[in-house]
Amino acid sequence: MKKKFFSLVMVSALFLAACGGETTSSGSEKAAASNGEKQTLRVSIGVNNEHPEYEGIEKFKELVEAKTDDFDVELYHSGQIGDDRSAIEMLQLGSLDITVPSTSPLVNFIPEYGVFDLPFTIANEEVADELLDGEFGDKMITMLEDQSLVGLAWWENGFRNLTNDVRPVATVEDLNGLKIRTMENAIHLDAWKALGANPTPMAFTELFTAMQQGTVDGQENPYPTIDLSQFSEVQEHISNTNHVYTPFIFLFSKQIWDEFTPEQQDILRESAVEAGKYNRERNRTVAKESLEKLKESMTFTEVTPEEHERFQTTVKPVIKQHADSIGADIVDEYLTAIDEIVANQ
Ligand code: TK8
Repeated sequence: MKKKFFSLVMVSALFLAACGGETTSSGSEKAAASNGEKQTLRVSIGVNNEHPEYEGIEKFKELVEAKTDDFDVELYHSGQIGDDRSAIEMLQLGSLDITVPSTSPLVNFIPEYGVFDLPFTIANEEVADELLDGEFGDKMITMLEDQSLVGLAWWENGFRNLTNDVRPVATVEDLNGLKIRTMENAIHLDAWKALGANPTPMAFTELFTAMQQGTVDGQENPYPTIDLSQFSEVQEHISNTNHVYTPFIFLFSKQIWDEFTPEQQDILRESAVEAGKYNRERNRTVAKESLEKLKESMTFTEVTPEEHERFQTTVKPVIKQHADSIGADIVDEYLTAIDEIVANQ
């Protein structure tokens, strides 16, 4: 059991949250952008400023400010302005310009986004890139407009792996009764229930404290997040479950976006796409580095290919169970698109 102590990271995150400042931006301010006045764009993410996602929004800021004098991009990390779900709601209200959440909280607004939470469906990064950068990804982006959101680019959170502070997890049976935090997403909840765990949905901003206080035994996230959020301070065990690939998606408030000129929109979109390529590259490099660091600071347990098969078989009914709530047609399109990509690999 890891010694539980209050981490400096949490103190600074809470301090920053306190001075996150006002979050309003008036329509007239935004309209200023189209008549030449400098416009402030605020970008909010949930992970901290060591994460490859923060490197991505730094790259976005650099690219936009190099291409035009119309915008001043301000970066906020560690959920200072809000967690994924509240940041999405602020974009819908026009009180925040940009956020880059995991796709999973989006199911609360657009059920079809649940396809990305279907366990063990995306096998590797090449499949993810081809799926998201192709027709299927474009189709998913069009669904955002009805929710007052504009999707500009697919970024990468990555393959999710399990940590916990109770026992090594090598088999499905080892999960029995573990209190696992999940994102606010019914498919994740049902998948961990099917595996015998006891899942709890929770915003990412509350996770470190919940693990520190023992409210939850464990969580699941990509290696960069586990490493750079200092989860090894409050978690003993880590397993290469690789159970879901989660995209990050670069979202703009539609209310604000619609007030910009086509030229401004082109600059913002191009910068989000280019910064996304950089984010993916950095995320893959950092994931390898983070895994090596985590093998030093935590007890790593290998999930064998045979056991991965058992994990997949155990959660298969969840895909059927949620096909209707997500939408049978989009689930079929998703799985068919992946099959075609894999067949041509
Ligand atoms: C960060 C979140 C997070 C996600 C989660 O904004 O909630 O576990 O994986 O990293 O999107």
